[in-house]
Amino acid sequence: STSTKPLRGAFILFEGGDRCGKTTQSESLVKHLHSKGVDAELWKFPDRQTAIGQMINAYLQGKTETDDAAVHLLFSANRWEKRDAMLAALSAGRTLVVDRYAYSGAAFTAAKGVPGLDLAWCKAPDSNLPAPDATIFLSITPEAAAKRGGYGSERYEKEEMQKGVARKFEQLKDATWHSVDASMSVEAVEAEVRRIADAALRSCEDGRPVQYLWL
Ligand code: 2DT
Repeated sequence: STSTKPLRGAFILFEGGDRCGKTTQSESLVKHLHSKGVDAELWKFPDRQTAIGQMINAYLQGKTETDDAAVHLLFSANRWEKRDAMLAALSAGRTLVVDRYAYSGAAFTAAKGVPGLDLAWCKAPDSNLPAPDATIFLSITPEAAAKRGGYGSERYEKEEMQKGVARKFEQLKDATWHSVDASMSVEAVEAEVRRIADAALRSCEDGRPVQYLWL
C-alpha cells in the first residue's frame, strides 16, 4: 500500500474596503466548500476575542486613543499570536477562508499618512507570517460602498479614509491577487469567488507549499 500524506489546506484571503461584501462572500464560500465535503473554516482579523484583540476593539470603537505605530503593531501581533494555529490547521488539511489580514494592516495604517509610517514600514512586522494562496480583492468604489446603507461608526469608516485605503491596496497587489468587481450581483461575485477558490485548492493538491509574506 502507498502511504499518503494528508493534503494541506488552502489559505484563501478576502480583502477589500468596508461594505464590499467580504462577510457575505466569505461565509458563502465556506458553506459552498462544506457542501463539497471540503474541511474549511472561516477566520477573521482582527480577532477581537484575544487580549490584544480587545485592545484593538477598544481603539476601533473610539474608547481608547493609541499611538498609530503602536496600534499597527497590535494588529500585527494579533496575527502573530494565531500563526502556529494557522500553520497547524493548514497542515492538518483544513482550508482557511480569512476575512482581512496583513494587506488590510498595511493599507489602513499607510492610508493615515503619518510621517515615517509608509507602506514599507507598515509591511515589515508581518513579514514571515503565512501568506495566502489566493487573495480575493472585492473591488468597489468608496462612493458605491457608501451607498450600500452607509458606513458604520467605527474609527476608519469614513469615505476619505476609504479612498486612501483603496489607493494603498492598489500598491499591495501581488502574485496571489485576484480582483473581483464587487458591484456585480451577489451570485455573480460568488461564481467568480468559487472559480478562484477551486484553483487555489487544486494548486495545494498539486503540492504547492505554504508561502510566507512578503515574498
Ligand atoms: P473589520 O470591520 O473587518 O472588523 O475591521 N484593520 C484591520 C486595520 O487597520 N489593520 C489590520 O491589520 C486589520 C486586520 C480595517 C476593522 C477595521 O480594522 C482595520 C477595518
